[in-house]
Amino acid sequence: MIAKLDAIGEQVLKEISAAASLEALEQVRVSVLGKKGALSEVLKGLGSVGPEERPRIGAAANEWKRKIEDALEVRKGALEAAALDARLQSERLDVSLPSRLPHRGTLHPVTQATRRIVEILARLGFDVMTGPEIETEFLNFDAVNIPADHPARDMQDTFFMGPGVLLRTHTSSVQMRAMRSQSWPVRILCPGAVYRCDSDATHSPMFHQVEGLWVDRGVKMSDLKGVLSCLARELFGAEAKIRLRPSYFPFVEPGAEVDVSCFQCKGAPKAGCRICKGTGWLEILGAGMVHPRLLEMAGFREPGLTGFAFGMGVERIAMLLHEIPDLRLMFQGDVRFLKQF
Ligand code: FA5
Repeated sequence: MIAKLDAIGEQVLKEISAAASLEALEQVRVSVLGKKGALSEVLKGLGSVGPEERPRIGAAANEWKRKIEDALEVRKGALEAAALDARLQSERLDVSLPSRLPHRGTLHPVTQATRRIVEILARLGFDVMTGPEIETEFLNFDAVNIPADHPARDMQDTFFMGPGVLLRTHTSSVQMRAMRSQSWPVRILCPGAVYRCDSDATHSPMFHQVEGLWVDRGVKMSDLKGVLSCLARELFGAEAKIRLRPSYFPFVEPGAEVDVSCFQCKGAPKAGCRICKGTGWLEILGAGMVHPRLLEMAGFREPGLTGFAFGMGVERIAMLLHEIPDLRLMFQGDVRFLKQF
């Protein structure tokens, strides 16, 4: 029986040192020390051994059991260390690798132009006021002197949301809100999105305007010209000049379209100029003296109260500033385009 124990022990020690993984080692352990393992089977047979032999065989079996357990422990430690090494090796981080830079966005050219316009005019004392994009037909049209049968309604193809409710077609809708909510003097700027059923390289169904309104005693056309000259110089450079051409908007009288001198030609129009097409001037906004009917409707009846208003398309200003050929590029969300600003 001792010889059998020795044979099992020697064989198991070999198997332990050959076990290549923790799972294989566990199998060896179960095969020798488990309930039905080889050593346990031998020990079950101790009953048939004579009492004088039994202590010797028992001691030998215990000795092998201890040796096997020690060998299992040592091999287990070695396999665990190897497994840890392998894991550390496979999960190794190369901290010296340059990281991928996060993608940083930039302010949209329309946002940049709006902020620039507001910042310049705020220095002249204008406060920002906003109004809703979903507006009543009354404030968008009737209150600014465009009654239902007025032909000017056709010039601003309108998205109606329901009877009497529409997406505002211009920021002039805020004029009456401003005059009704505060007493004079009123000196406000209203930046915001407006909507018209319109789409080509220079027109978009959604675009942005900045409206300006100044009502006070004795406000004159020359004040309007002064404010807009200052805006043009700040936006387009110290040499920029403006000119006013008579025009018609129902909410102002007189009304004007305002051009700025081409910043490319600098007062000497060139035939091939890409910016002004050789005219030397660029149209930037509509303006005029607030129609007396608007002042009256707002309840501003003090003698001598006058005002001016102007409204500009922000996309148009951004297109001029950055020489953007097609307005639709601004709303396609193409990062290659947007990254340039
Ligand atoms: C108006 O909207 C007037 N409310 C402006 C005004 C205010 C005049 C106060 C007088 C006093 P107009 O329809 O011309 O005017 O539009 C003003 C500017 O908006 C245009 O010069 C143009 O730059 C821009 N614009 C008009 N339609 C579009 C469009 N579909 N897409 C992009 N920009 C547009």
